[in-house]
Order: sequence, then C-alpha cells, then structure tokens
Amino acid sequence: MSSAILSETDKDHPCHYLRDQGFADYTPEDHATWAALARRQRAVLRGRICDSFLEGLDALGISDEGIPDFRVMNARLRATTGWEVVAVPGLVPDITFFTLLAERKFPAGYWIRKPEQIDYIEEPDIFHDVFGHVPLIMQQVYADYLEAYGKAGLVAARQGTLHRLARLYWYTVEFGLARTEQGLRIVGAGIASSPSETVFSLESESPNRVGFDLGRVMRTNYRIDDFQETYFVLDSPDAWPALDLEELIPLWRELDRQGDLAPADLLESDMILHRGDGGYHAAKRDA
Ligand code: HBI
Ligand code: FE
Repeated sequence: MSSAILSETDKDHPCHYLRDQGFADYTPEDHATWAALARRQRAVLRGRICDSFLEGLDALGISDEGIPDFRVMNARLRATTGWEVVAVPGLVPDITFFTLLAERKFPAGYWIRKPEQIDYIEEPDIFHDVFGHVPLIMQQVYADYLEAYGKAGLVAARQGTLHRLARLYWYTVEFGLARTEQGLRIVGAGIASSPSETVFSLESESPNRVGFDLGRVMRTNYRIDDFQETYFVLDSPDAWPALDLEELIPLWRELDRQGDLAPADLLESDMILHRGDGGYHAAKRDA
C-alpha cells in the first residue's frame, strides 16, 4: 500500500484503533435513539439536502428503524466505490485518520449518544459518522475526494500544514453547501446530522455564503463551538475539488505569505452569494 507510512509498532497505526462494531450488543434503547434521530433528520432534510445524499441513505439501507449493521452497509459500499466503514472508539489521531482515508476506509464511532445527549455530543458518535458522512461515499467523485484528502493529509503532516487540511475538511466534508438548479443544498455531514444547523446554514440571514475557493478556504479559521459564520458553496453537489499535490504544495507556500482570515471575514475577491448580517453571533456576544 503506497500510503502505508506507519508500521504496526507505531502507536498511530490504525490497527490500534480498529474495533468490531459489536452489532449484537446494542440495546433496544440504542436502536430507539437512532430511530428518533434519523426520523427527525430525514424530515428536516427534505428539500434541503442534495439528492445524492438521500440516494446514498437508501442504497446503503440506512433506515429510520435502528442502528445500521456495518457488515450489510459495507457489502454495498465495497461493490459501489470500493470503500468500507471501520469501527473506532472515537476521535483518532490525525495521522491515523489520514492513513485510513487514503486506504478508502472511513472511521466511524460505533457508540451512540444517550437519550439525554440527543442534541449535543462532544465527540462524533455513530449517528453523526454514519448517517452524516457515509451516504455521500456511495458517490464516486466524493469517494475519490476523500481518498485524495487522506493522501494530501499525510503529506501535510510531514510539511507542518495540517491546519490547512483541517480547514478544508471542515468547510467541505463537514459544513459544505452546494448550488443546484433548485437552490442551495447541504452536502456537509456536520450540517446534515444537526437539525438546527440544517435550517440555519440555508435560511438564516446571519452567516455569509461564499463560493468555494480552495486557497480561500485553507486560509480561513473556523469555529468548533457554534454555527459557522461563513459557509462555502460548491458549484454543484459533485464539484468536489481535485487535490493535486503538485498544486497544493506551492499553494500552501503562497497562503503562508497571505496570512489567515477570521471566520466572518469577507474579501473583494470572494464570490458572495449572501452577505451575512452577523446577527446570530452578535446577539450571543452581547448576551
Ligand atoms: N477521527 N474518528 C475521527 N473522525 C474525524 O472526523 C477525525 C478524526 N481525527 C482527526 C480529524 N478528524 C481531523 O482533525 C482531520 O480532518 C484533520
Ligand atoms: Fe464528522
């Protein structure tokens, strides 16, 4: 495997993080938590999520009934894009994460939040990781983007430019929007697994919505504690950027000269689809 830069004796090697999903161990309460989350999310996503996400859910058998079995999902995923979902206990180190993606393996938490944590969890659980992330991996262009992201991450880690890759992931895979003929649609898993951000990202006057630009995104800091102040918008739900290392490495050098941007900053050169009034975050600062 060309991307295998870690040996099994290295503490970050994926083998130290992989688990069995333990499908038989979920309780009826766990399945009921999934069912409640999935039903609520499907209802709010209607007319707001890109079509390929809903197609992916159905093709993978990710239902509103209960927690999906990775063995069933993986048979369909392998046959379609050559990916598989692997179970991990929580966040894995960056190098581990990139190594797995470069091998077309998506790490997903196997645990599910407790009923009292329905609306907020600190670390990604199976609902965020599987319902939010996995449907789009049935789409070839997205599957290729994630693999390229993993490979670029391994290079970025060696070059000290990890923060640029983390921003790219954040503003595309987690919080991306896309233009369609029917209007803006959600493509990001962080939005697609949150009922409140599903509505906020598309309908609030508060955040900026700016056309995606690779360099612009990799200069931009993000917030992890609240809704985003800026959402970046792909030209279409399959316009995932090509991550060519021959272009990325010089681009990172150029961005170092340009300096970073705050989450709400707008530039003359931005393609502004909506100039946010910033009302939501301003009200919170004044509170
Ligand atoms: N681990 N399980 C898991 N899931 C993630 O999304 C994840 C991770 N480790 C690192 C990470 N994300 C990000 O910091 C990288 O995109 C940079
Ligand atoms: Fe995520």
